[in-house]
Parts: sequence; C-alpha cells; structure tokens
Amino acid sequence: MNKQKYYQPERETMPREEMAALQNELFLKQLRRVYDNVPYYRSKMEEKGVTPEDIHSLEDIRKLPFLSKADLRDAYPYGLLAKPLSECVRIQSTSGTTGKRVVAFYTQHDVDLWEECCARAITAAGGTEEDVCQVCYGYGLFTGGPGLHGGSHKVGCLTLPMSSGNTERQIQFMMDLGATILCCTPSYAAYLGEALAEAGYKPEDNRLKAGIFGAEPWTEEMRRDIQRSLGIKAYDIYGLTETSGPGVAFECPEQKGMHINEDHFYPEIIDPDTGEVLPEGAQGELVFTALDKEAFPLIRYRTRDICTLSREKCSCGRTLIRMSKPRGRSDDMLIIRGVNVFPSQIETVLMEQGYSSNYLIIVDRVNNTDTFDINVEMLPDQFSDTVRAITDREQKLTDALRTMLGITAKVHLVPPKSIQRSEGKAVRLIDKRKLL
Ligand code: DLL
Repeated sequence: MNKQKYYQPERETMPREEMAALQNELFLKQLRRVYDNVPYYRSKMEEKGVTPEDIHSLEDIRKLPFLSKADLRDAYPYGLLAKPLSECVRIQSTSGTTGKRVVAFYTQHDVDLWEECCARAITAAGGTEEDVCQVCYGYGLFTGGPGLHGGSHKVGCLTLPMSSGNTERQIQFMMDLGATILCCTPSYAAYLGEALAEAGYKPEDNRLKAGIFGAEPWTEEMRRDIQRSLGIKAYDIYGLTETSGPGVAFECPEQKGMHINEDHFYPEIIDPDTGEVLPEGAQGELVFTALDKEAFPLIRYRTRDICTLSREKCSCGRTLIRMSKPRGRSDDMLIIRGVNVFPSQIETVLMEQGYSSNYLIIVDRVNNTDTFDINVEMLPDQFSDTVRAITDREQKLTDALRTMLGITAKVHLVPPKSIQRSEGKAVRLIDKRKLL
C-alpha cells in the first residue's frame, strides 16, 4: 500500500463490512462507558426509557436521545466528562459568539486520535515529510491551529506555526521558507491571494501546491478563485470543537465531498424538524457519535450542519463515507420575508457574475417588513465606471439573485477593499432584526 497516499491505509481503505463491524464494537463499548460515567447522559437515556441492554448494535442507535448545543451549555463545564480530570491533558473551546462557550476536553489518546485525523487530511492533500506546512488558523482555544499543527507534525512536514493575522509576516515566511501547504480559513486564503498580488507576486512565484481550508462554508466558485489566485489545489476540511476539531472529514484529490473518519465518528443524517433518520443521499442535519474518544465522547450530537452523505465508491481508493460541503448551518439559514435563504446561495451568484467573496448581507426589520441589503465590492476596473454603468450592474445582480432566491435584495456596489477582511472566520451577515 502506498504510504504517501494514505496516512492510515488500513483504516482509510478498510472494506465496508470490516468497518461496520469495527464501528459496532466501538459503539457498544462507548455507550456502556458513557452510561456508567456520565450521569447527564444516563439521565437523558432514562428519560427516554432506554438502557444499554436495549441497544444491541448500531441499528438501535435511533432509540438513543440526541445531544445538542443546549445540553452542552446545561452541562457546562464538567457535566459531560467521561474521564477523571486527572486523565485530561487539554481543553479547546468555541469562540462563544452565539452564547456560552463550549469547552471540550481531551486525554492524550484523544489528542493523538485528533492529530491523526488531521494527518490523514494533510496526506490526502499530497503532504509528506518533504513539505513545509504553513498553519495560519488561530492557535489557542480555537481548534484550527492546534489540530493542523499536530497533524503536520505527525506527517513529518516542517511546520510553520504562524497562527492568524499579520499578513505581511505570513507572506514573508511563505516566500522565504518556501511553504508548500497552506492551512487557513478559505476567506483568509482569498485575502492572502489578493495581498500577494498587491505585493507584486504572481501565482507561480510561490511554492505552494495545496491548501487545506475549512472552519466556515465556502462555495465551489470560491474554490476556483482561490486555486487561481494562489496557483494551488484547494482541499476542504471539516470539523467542530465538540467532536475534537478539524479532521472529522477531509477532501481527497477527487474533490467530490469530504471523507468522514467514520472509524472515529459515526455519522447520521436526520430531519432537523422531526429528528427522524433519513436515508442515504437525503439532505438533512448531520449528527455524530464519537466512537472512541475518551474524555468528551458525545453520543448523537446534533451539529446543525446541513449536508448529504454518500457511500458511492471514490476513485481515490478510500472507502470512508463522504459528506457534501455543508451548505450552511440550519441555524444560519435566514428566513427573509418568509423565504429560506442560505448565504452560500448568495455567494454562488456573486461569484458566477465575476465578483469576489467580499460581500456583506444586512437584514433588518422596518415597519414589520424585512429589509434585505447586500453590499458587494466592485472589481478594481469597475470603480471608474459611470453612475449609469454601476446602476446597470446592480440591476443585473439583483435579477440574478432574485432568480436564485425567489426574493428581491437591494444590491449596493461598494468601492474595492471597503469591506473588512477577516483573518479567521469571515463575518458575512449582520441581522439587525430583534425577533425574540
Ligand atoms: O471550525 C473546526 C475547524 C477548524 C474545522 C479548522 C476546519 C478547519 P468550530 O469553531 O467549533 O470548529 O466551528 C464548527 O464550523 O459546525 C460548521 O458549521 C463550520 N465548519 C467547519 N468546517 C467547515 C467546512 C471549527 N469545511 C462549525 N465547511 C461547524 C463548512 C464548516 N462549514
């Protein structure tokens, strides 16, 4: 087996039946451990009238209760720990922008498992010990920096622990040290492409070959843009703090969805309204059960991310199930004048029309009616256009958006570089409505 192609070939290419047997075995052990050691989850099971004796295989998983972000907040900070604190070696945490922070705990085994998942992603993107891996996800409580950093070490790349920000320094290290793999959010990758061009570099001047981008939704159009401006192949990576961090799923060179590390994370797709498990291929909310994490092993955790799963054979040779790019979170979906709108749909239209991913959606409510404005940066050569030409462009965009969304947005073309760039996750929406 080619070690360069897979990081853990025995797991990544495991025949289906063997994988199912492994998942079953791990799941039953995990459930017993959680039932015995996590009173919070035990009482949720008792409320549903189910005990480990009722669960004979993964087929029975649907009898178990879900966990949600609200449970994590209730149980904050130690209520879902399944190991004594003395065996934990690390915490990581979410930014807490949408409420109380989520704190996740790791034993050394959990850190290793997490870093191996990231190493699988880096290897799938072509990473080997010959590579120089520049990690510009934030380091600290955010999982992006530590996860990819650990994965890069495991692969044996020379690791540049840049953390986020200080774009000038990022460019200097990238060029001086010949970085070959870039890890950051897609919005920061797009910004780095812009900044490199401004500094007079052409895409072929850097030594980058691949980028591993995630932590926020991004479209195929944005991928094309980044691949062009940096001269690389751009790979998606998915994960969340609650399940460990980046590396829950990763893209292979086929770029047809992300392979889920299902030997560690068992996925289900459910109807977000009814909780009913949906068949393969149906779009719904992604739910994960951590099969062999020790400290913070969530069972049936509702991610809120909307996607589909596919077991279709992948020509990369991996047998791991694939998830589609999350099209946004079910709680990020906007309802404007009664119509469901995902920011990713807006991004697709803008990029199809030749604009960049620098835009800001502003929603408000005036006289009981939703207002819906989108500021879009003009391209530099449009800046000198006549007012008439700009109005025409705005109208063209408004029409294209109406066709996609079914409602009318007010589009404002704003000067190039007037929308703030992000170093981490991009802020593309301001919802001023006070609906609660
Ligand atoms: O964003 C972990 C991560 C770091 C993933 C670096 C990839 C790279 P959280 O801050 O807890 O963790 O946010 C998790 O971000 O539920 C998704 O809604 C979103 N998300 C993460 N990766 C992707 C992706 C990290 N590739 C939340 N595409 C998740 C779309 C993503 N959304």
